Amino acid sequence: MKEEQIKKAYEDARAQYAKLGVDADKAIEQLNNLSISIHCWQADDVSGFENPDGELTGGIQTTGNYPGKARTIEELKRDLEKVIALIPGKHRISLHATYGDFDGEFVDRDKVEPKHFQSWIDWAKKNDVKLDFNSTFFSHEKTNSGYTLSDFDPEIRAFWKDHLRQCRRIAAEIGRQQGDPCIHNIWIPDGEKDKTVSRYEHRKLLQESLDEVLKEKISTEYLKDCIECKLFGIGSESYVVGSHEFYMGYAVKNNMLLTLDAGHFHPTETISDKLSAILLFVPEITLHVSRPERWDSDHVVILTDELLAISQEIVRSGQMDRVHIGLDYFDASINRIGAYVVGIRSAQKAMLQALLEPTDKLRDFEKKDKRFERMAWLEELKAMPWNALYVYYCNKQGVPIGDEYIKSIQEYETEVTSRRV
Ligand code: RNT
Ligand code: ZN
Repeated sequence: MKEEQIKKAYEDARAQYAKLGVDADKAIEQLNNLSISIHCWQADDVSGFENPDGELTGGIQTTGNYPGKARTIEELKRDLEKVIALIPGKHRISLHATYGDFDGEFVDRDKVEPKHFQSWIDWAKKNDVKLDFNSTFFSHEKTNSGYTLSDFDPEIRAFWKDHLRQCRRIAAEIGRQQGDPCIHNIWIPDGEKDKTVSRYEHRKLLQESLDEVLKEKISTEYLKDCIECKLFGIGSESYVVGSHEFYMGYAVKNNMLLTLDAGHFHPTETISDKLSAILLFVPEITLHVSRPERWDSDHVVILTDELLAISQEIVRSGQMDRVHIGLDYFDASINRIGAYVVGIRSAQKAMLQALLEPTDKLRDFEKKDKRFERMAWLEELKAMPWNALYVYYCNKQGVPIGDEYIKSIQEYETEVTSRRV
């Protein structure tokens, strides 16, 4: 597409939105200020560098064996640099504790330290991204009973509490060095395949474990802890300790962040409708934007109705600064760089559409009980030329427009990832 064409399409679109009272430039600027927390684990199928050949456990699974996964920290960094080069805006990278720079040594979870992440901190600075962090409570022999922080065995609990303590210190150090709070997500796989009798006991143990570790106060200037619930996983079909009710209660009681993963609820239950309720009771929300296909399958994010609904709720609530958008999916069956880029660009496209909504006008219809008009306008808005604005924005930022990124990913595959054998 030629420069003039891009500009003309942009100007037409801008005029159409202006007629609705929407400032398209402001929407683009808001989108540009929105950092998405990009999960590091799509690049290597959640393998990490602690024990890259180990089994992925904890009820999460990758399927597929597409060639070219990142096998080393250097390869992972290179892949992420490629991803960053193909998307507009400034973003964040979310690391798991198993992705440290362990220098060929085995470092157990209770021994991870800030120094293992110094090279990531330096890399982030160089690449102008910020970092977020995740404790890693899965893929480890000490989860074999199915429990970590809520295990009956005090030694197992002690081990995982130490892990959590260390992870908070790492995240705080990241936050300190980057001059921006590091969001630290806590997800544990604890649960059971079949009818469990001691539901209350395990939940009480989880509460005690969290209380004990979180009583170490760290300034939110450096660190923001959040807790992520789940309905069920593979091997924890009947009982998950960290359920929605558990963490919702815990977050409200302790005034902390709650993470909502789009795949962690009943198949017909959506997180979009939860935002406006939960935002009234917790300080901030972290999202794990994912795509459940019938279950928590962690498919690549695409422009679905639910993605749009999530974006609309973030914008309509007027609480954009209290919602952190992170991604969480891992598809090993397709080009992994492509998986990243499609997911991130789709998330941006959904947010842009939401930012371009004439919400006041729609609200006005609502207040006057003109529900047909509201419905009709919501339908009309779907076909408005928002993509011309996204193309213009990408072009201005010097990143590929439209389908151009596909070619770039194919070239990277030929030159880089396909050679990883
Ligand atoms: C698992 C949770 C969790 C993980 C990542 C790897 O169901 O969604 O967030 O996917 O931490
Ligand atoms: Zn998640």
